[in-house]
This record gives sequence, C-alpha cells and structure tokens, in this order.
Amino acid sequence: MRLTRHPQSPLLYPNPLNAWEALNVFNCGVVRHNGLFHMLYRAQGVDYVSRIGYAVSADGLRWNRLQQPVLEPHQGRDDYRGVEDPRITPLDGTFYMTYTAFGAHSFFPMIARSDNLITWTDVGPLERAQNKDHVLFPEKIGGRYAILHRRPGQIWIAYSDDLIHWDGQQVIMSPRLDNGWDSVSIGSNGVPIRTDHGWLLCYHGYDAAHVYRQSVALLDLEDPTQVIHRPQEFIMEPSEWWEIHGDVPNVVFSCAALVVGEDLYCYYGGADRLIGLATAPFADVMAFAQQG
Ligand code: BMA
Repeated sequence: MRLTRHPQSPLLYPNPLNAWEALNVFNCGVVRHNGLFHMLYRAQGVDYVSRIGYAVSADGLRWNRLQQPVLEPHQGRDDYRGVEDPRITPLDGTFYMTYTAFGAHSFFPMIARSDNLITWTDVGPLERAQNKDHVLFPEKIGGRYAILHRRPGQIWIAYSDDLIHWDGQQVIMSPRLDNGWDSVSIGSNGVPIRTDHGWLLCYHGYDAAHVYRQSVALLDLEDPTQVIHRPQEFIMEPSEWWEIHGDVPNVVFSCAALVVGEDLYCYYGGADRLIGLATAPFADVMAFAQQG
C-alpha cells in the first residue's frame, strides 16, 4: 500500500515577496473547523529562521495565506533557529499547537493554545531537554491529557492533568535496527486518529542514508502504550524531484494526517522546501495497518 500524490501537489511554494517565507515552506499541521481547512506551516526566510504561517482553504487544495507569520521566535528558547513543525490538536473546544523551539544549545518541545488558530499563547514546554516530534492526543485518555514525543530516536508517551506537569514517561516504539527504512530514528507525524481498531498513528523514520519515509501503526485506544500493529513496510518515500532535491534532500515529513470523506489526507513537507498532499482510501490504510 502506498499513498498517492495529489495531482495538484505541490500545493504551497515559498513566497519571495515575504522575507520570512521566501526560502522554504514545509512541515505543516492542518485541522478542519467550521467547514474550512486551516493550516499552520513552518516557513524559513532569507535569515533561515523558522516562523509559523497560517493559511485557510475551502477545499484543502487552494490556500490563502496571511501575509505575516502567526508565531515567531518570542521566548529565548527559540533564539537560534526559531519555531518549527506545528501539529494542531482540537481538544475540549480549543486548539493546541505543539511545536519545536530551536535555541542555540538545545531544542524544546513547546505547547501553545488558541481559540482562533491565529493568536497563540504558550502553555509550557513538555520538558526542558532535547525533545521534539510531540503531538497531543485529541481526547483525554483515562481522564488525562496524553502526548507522544520523541526522546532521541524513539517515540515516547507522557500524561498530564494540566499540560504543564508530565508523568508516566515511557517508550512505546523504537527504531527497528534490522528493518532498513526505520532503522535509525522514528517520530510521530500528525495527530493520532481514533478508529474502531485503535489509534491510527502516522509516523516517520529514517535510515543510515538519512532518507525520511512514513508509515502507520495502531495503538490501543485505552492504553496507547500498547502497540497493537506495526507493519514492516512504509507507505510513502521520497520519489518526486522536489522531495529528493530541496533544502534537505530525500525528505517527506508530515505533521498532518486527517480523514476527509473516505480518504486519509497526509499533508507533508517535501525536502524541507515545499508542501504537498498525498492521500489513500482510509479503508486501504486501515487494512494495511492491521497487517503488521
Ligand atoms: C527533522 C525535523 C524536521 C525536518 C527533518 C528533515 O529533524 O527538523 O523539521 O523536516 O528533520 O530535515
């Protein structure tokens, strides 16, 4: 099973008229709300600092962007390379953005909230150590917030009552040393999707050649530390010219997986330069996921 590139991909290009997004636009979170698709995307400008921009779309394909970023370096931890890789979780009537703050000496897993997807307020970092690829579940589990994150190379889970103090840290998925594509490092992609067969988690992995690919796993609904299925194969790898050549070569990296009608939509950054969309019938993704 492989995802199919949408024929209109790539959907978003850098905009040379805006200094802050003139160089690259790539990893993005997408959420549907009030009949519209809302995108928060990572952009790099001529200063190579990452900022987060906002775009809106009626069909998920043609996007209108704000001229100014909605999140810029603002809190010291992000003073070196800025704010990266937004993932958007709607939960309890508000929106949460998990993003990475890239400072001079480390990178930090940040969490912010918003009621309108444009004005964001930090809630707190998940932890004060090198950590990224964190994504909040769209429901409380056992009455508590649950988050996936990445400590070097592995996907971890943690729980919280207030989004500030986290406990229950434990590793749930590791690289498979003998499996090629995900043998070196793995991390979560978009927000886990509730299904009858478990949480569908899209995740990425890379190998010794630093090629980023994507696949899926199913986690138990009540206890997502339990990985029920994890197929060996990937469902997407760089193959288009703009996924192979860009700012960082050989990368497909998604922060957004969502169900649209009968399909899974996966928005992703290609080679850290452009934004694309790949899709598959959701039933096919689920049949594949349960093979592992
Ligand atoms: C990861 C993240 C992503 C990026 C990827 C490939 O570590 O920084 O933002 O797309 O590397 O460069």
